[in-house]
Amino acid sequence: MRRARLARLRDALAAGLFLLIPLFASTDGRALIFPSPEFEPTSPVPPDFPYWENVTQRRYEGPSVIYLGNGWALTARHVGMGEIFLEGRVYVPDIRSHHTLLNLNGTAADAMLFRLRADADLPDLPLLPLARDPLQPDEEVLVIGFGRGREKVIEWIDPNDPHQRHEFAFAWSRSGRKRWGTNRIVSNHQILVQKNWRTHAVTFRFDPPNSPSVTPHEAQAAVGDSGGAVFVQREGEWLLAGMMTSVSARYLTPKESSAYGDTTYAADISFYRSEIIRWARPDCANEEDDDGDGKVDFPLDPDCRAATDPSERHVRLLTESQAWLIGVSGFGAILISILWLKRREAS
Ligand SMILES: [Ca+2]
Ligand SMILES: [Ca+2]
Ligand SMILES: [Ca+2]
Repeated sequence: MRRARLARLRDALAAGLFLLIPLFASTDGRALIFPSPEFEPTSPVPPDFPYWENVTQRRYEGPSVIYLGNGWALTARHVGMGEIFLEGRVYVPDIRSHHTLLNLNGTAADAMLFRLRADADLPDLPLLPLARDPLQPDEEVLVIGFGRGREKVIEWIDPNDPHQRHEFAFAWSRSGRKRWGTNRIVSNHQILVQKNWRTHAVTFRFDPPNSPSVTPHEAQAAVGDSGGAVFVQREGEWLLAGMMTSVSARYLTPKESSAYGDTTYAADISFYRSEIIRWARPDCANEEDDDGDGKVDFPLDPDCRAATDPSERHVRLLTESQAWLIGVSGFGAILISILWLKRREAS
């Protein structure tokens, strides 16, 4: 079992040189930062990826939200609950449904679930498979978010640099669009401490084009990517493995920009998986034998007609003789009440 390790934030907070930024501000900023146009994907949607529509955003402030399916949404706690878009339509949350995800010691993580109103006509989007095992160092990931994009290159000089070398950063755009990119995991055992939240997190780093660890669509999160998704493909199946919450940058990097070496933090979905399943999965997809018949979930439990079925205890289809008996007794009941009414009328 993995145990909580205290925050060292090795990549981020060493000697106070780094600044940790939650990826949310009240802007309509969108999209990820790429090192150069050649790294930006040419395809608007990742190839052979079935969950593009499950990554969405809040209606007004614009940060990212992951739709888990079955009416439940996951986002960062600092983003919070709100109306979200699904397939272009607005859906309203059930305000009583929110749950902050918790660590083993009961402290709160910067991650929360909320449910859309039960009376909504929800789109037919799939249940997102959740990674059981944490992302491993060097594992390549697909990241999707609505954070800001790269606008232009800015040049700056660190006043503490004795050589006064020119450095570069990418200024964020004011707005953008939903985008995807790739990166490679650096660490999977960070505990991110921000405000009152402690979040088990994985990290990835924004690498320059000539780095041996750069990925084909190397991307760094920016403001607005909070709540954005980190997916991994294992044995041919795409799994949700992280939810972006924060970036760290060198303290002196110009504001609202990204530079090589910046780190993105994402909540480790495998760590919070059992809690997510407990709240957000219907009985036929919660990995438990809810009715004690020894069969777990769809398709193994014969009472589950689909993974989205809310109960493992469906009334079995009536046999013909049972149906006939009920029909007769129903008919009998109607007959009795008609006779009773007639008697009342007669008296
Ligand atoms: Ca990287
Ligand atoms: Ca079950
Ligand atoms: Ca069962």
